[in-house]
Amino acid sequence: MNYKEAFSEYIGNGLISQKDTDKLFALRNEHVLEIVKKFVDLCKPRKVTVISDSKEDIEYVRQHSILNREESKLQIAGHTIHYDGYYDQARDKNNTKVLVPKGEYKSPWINTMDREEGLKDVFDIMDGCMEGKECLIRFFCLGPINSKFTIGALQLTDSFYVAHSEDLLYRTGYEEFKELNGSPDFFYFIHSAGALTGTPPVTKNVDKRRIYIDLQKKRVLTVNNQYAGNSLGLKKLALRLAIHKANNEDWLTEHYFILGVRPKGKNRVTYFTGAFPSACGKTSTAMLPGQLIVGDDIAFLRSWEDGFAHAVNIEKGIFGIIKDVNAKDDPVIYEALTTPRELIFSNVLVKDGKPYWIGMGIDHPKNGFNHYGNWVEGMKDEDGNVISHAHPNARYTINLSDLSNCDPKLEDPNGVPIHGIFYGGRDSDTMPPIIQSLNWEHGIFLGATIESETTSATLGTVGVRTASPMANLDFLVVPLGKYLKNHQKFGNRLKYCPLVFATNYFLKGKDGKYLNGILDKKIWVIWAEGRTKGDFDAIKTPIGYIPKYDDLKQLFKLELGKDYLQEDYIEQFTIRMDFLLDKLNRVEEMYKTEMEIPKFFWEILQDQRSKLIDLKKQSGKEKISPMELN
Ligand code: SPV
Ligand code: MN
Repeated sequence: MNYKEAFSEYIGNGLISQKDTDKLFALRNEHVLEIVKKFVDLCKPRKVTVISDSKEDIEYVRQHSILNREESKLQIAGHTIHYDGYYDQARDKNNTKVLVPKGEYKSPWINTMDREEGLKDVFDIMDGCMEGKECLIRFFCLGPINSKFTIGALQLTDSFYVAHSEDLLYRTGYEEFKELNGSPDFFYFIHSAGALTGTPPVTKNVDKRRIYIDLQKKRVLTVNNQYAGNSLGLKKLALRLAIHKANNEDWLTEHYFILGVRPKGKNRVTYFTGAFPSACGKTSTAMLPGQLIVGDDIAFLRSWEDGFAHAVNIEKGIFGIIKDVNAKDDPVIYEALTTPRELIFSNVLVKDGKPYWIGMGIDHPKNGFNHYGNWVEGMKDEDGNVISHAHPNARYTINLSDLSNCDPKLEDPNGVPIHGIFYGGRDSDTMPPIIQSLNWEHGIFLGATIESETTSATLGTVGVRTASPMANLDFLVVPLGKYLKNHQKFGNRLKYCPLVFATNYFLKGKDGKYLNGILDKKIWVIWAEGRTKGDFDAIKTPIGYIPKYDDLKQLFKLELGKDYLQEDYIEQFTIRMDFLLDKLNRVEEMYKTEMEIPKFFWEILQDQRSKLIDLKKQSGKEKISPMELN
């Protein structure tokens, strides 16, 4: 293909400037040219703009997101507000599909579609989808600059909001693309918000929303959406491509935060990762007071020369849930959200240039502009539902380096050594607040059997108990059996395997109230850190190790200045045999439907079941106090 000719024609038609064409050719990568040409021809934008890593180019994106009204300025300098359409407020699981070639295995747990059919469907929708709009061509890195972990990402989008968000969330990659030396070894993402309606402009045809993952070509095609979980290539779309890559190589891509734990009185930092389903305390764990944050959403892990697994944050910003962020519970984020800096709010109420969200700890005005449009208190939507002043999945987008607890190791090309992993769910009645796995395989079992009640981070009903293996099921693109085997091999290759913990912040008492305070999670985390250093003994139970009362009592006093009562400990750490056995039955039912679940998984399941049954017989009870097990 003669790309010189093709681009001369574009220049002649006023589609792209000579300067921007030069920027593309300077990369000396035919694959980039091929992709740009293919999708510019298909999507038919009015104008094509190439954004390099230069300050002017990035400023161009920032300014145009205001000029084209995808964002508006708020009172505080650097703050803007963006709205997604009323029916585009969360990830769309139904229309997110993995394209599978004919004859290949289709996992019952993964939303798949025949590849040929899917491509035809999405190409039809994308034909002319950028008409009248400007297409931005952007280059980013998933991971730190100059790192073995890092993967290049090419983004085409007609949304300045998407491109602006990516500036806050990802490292620039134009210069890194030059280092590829013409290789096709990068991911690419084509996004279009499609036809727009109203002011601020939102996607008109959400019924034609498509998010199709094409593993074969390491690309995602996404159209007729704006919500970042659907639109931003480098976030959940890249997560899926990277899971595929990692599972076919020898490393891990996980829905993990990365946290540096600093126990009081000990002069050390110990790194942990953790996976929690969306809206289940993940960011607030990564942001625990007094600790260091490296990342809050997605990590790559590789086994390293020192014998540890090392992790990097593929992002450099946070796209966080704003609900319940307030001065008392999240002082660091609250401070960042209320002082001048570059930051994007989305889907919150705005009145007189001030943002208001649910749970911010101050009263909100009774009218203003929100994700519905002009809003007054008590207003109902077309379906008769009362519209809250802000959406429960409303978000903020911010640079991590703006937070006072950001760990400079964020940019370390070697990542950080991981000593422990947390898996957590939203579970009101079964699992204790924290347990430690008996070994690595049992840790995989704990992660794989996380159950959680659905939240507003995805479209659909809230509060339904669902399986959430490694909080990664929404993003899984390889069969679960293969994924679990990859974990097993990964850990067994390490000299220093991370300890694995399962947490549950959402246990409720008989009265339906949560048994733990919001900050209690800090104690579980510090206890886990101590376990990695041999500081605490633990009680062995059929489901794993649990903390001893005296250790927790002392930690509650030291870290939170709180008296932790023995009766609270007993209620929280009671082993609920009947509930746990029910859970094992649910797990068995689900896993039976999947191909080639590794043998160790079934062995652990049977072992847990027989131990729980034995304990029930021995004790003659349905649940047993931790004091009796000690
Ligand atoms: C999540 O839902 O897990 C998020 C936000 O981190 S989203 O970008 O929507 O995936
Ligand atoms: Mn996430």
